[in-house]
Amino acid sequence: MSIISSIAFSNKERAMTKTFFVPAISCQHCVMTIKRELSAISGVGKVEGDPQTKQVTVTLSSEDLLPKVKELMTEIGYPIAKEV
Ligand SMILES: [Cu+2]
Repeated sequence: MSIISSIAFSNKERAMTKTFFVPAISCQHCVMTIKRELSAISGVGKVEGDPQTKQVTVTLSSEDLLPKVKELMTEIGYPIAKEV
C-alpha cells in the first residue's frame, strides 16, 4: 500500500457494526468465550452472540480491525463463515 492510499484509508475510520455467521457456535458458553476474547482487542466495543442463529455482532472503532477479528476467531476455534 502506498503512503497516500494508507493515509486515505486511515481517514475513513469510523465506528461500525458487523454481523458474522459462525457455524461452530453451539451454546451460550461459545458466545461467552467469543465475547471475552474479542473484547481483549482494543477498538472492539459491544460483542453480541446468539447460539440459535450462530451469529455474532461486533461493534468496531474502525474497519481496520476486521482482519484482526477474523484471525482471532479462527485462532480460538470459531472461524467466521461469512459476513451477514
Ligand atoms: Cu458452546
